[in-house]
Amino acid sequence: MGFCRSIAEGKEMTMAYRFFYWALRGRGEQVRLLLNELEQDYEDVFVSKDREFPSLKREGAATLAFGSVPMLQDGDFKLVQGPAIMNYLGSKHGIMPSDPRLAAKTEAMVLGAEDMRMAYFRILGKDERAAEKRSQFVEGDWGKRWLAAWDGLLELNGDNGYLVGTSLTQADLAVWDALDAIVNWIEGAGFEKFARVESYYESIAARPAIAEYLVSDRRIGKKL
Ligand SMILES: N[C@@H](CCC(=O)N[C@@H](CS)C(=O)NCC(=O)O)C(=O)O
Repeated sequence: MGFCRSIAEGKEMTMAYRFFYWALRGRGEQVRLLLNELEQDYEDVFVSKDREFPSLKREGAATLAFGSVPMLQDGDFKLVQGPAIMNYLGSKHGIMPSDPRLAAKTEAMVLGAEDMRMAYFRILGKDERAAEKRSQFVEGDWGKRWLAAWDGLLELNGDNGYLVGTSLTQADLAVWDALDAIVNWIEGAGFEKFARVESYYESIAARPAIAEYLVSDRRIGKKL
C-alpha cells in the first residue's frame, strides 16, 4: 500500500489522499479507479451541493480554483480539474511515460476521454429531446467518432491492450471509465463491430485491483 508520508515530531505519519466530489461517478470515478489501480489509500469526501460545496467555495482559489469539483488533496497540495488530477497521479506514481512525446499523447488521450464524457453528459436527461439526442448519438458519433477513434489508437499502438506505450497509463482508466458509463447508461450503445475496443475494455476491467474495486461496496457504480 502506498502512502504520502511526512515526518512530524520525529514520528512518521501516513496521509491518505482526500478526494472531493459528489457521491456520483460523473467526473470523479476515473480518479477513484486510478487510485485503486495504484493501490493508494484515499478518503472519498462526498461533497453535497448545499452543505460542503458552498463552504469549500468560500475558501477561494487555494481550494476550488474554478469553483468546481473534483478536487484532490495530497497533504497541503490541492488540485482541481479531473484531467490534471489524472495526470498528476500518473506522473507521481510512475505510470506516466517519461518520453515527452508519449507523455503528451497520454495527456491528449485523457482529454479525449473527457471530450467523450462531455458528449455523454450532454445527452443525459429525462425529456423526449434528450431521448432523441441519445438515439442520434448511438447511431452517429458513438461508433463513427468515438469507438472508431479508440479502435484506431489501439491499433496504432501495436494492439497491445494499452493506448500509449507498453503498459497501463492514466489514459487507459480515463477512457475505460467513459466507455463504461456510456455502455451502461445509454440504451443501445454497445461495442458493435469494434471487437478490439471491447477486448481492451474487458482486459482493463479484469486487472486485479480494478476487478476488486468494481465489485466492492466502495464503488459508486450504480449512480451516474
Ligand atoms: N473541467 C472541469 C469541470 C469541472 C466541473 O464542471 N465540475 C462540476 C461538477 S461535475 C461542478 O463542480 N460544477 C459546479 C456547480 O455545479 O456549481 C473538470 O474536468 O474537473
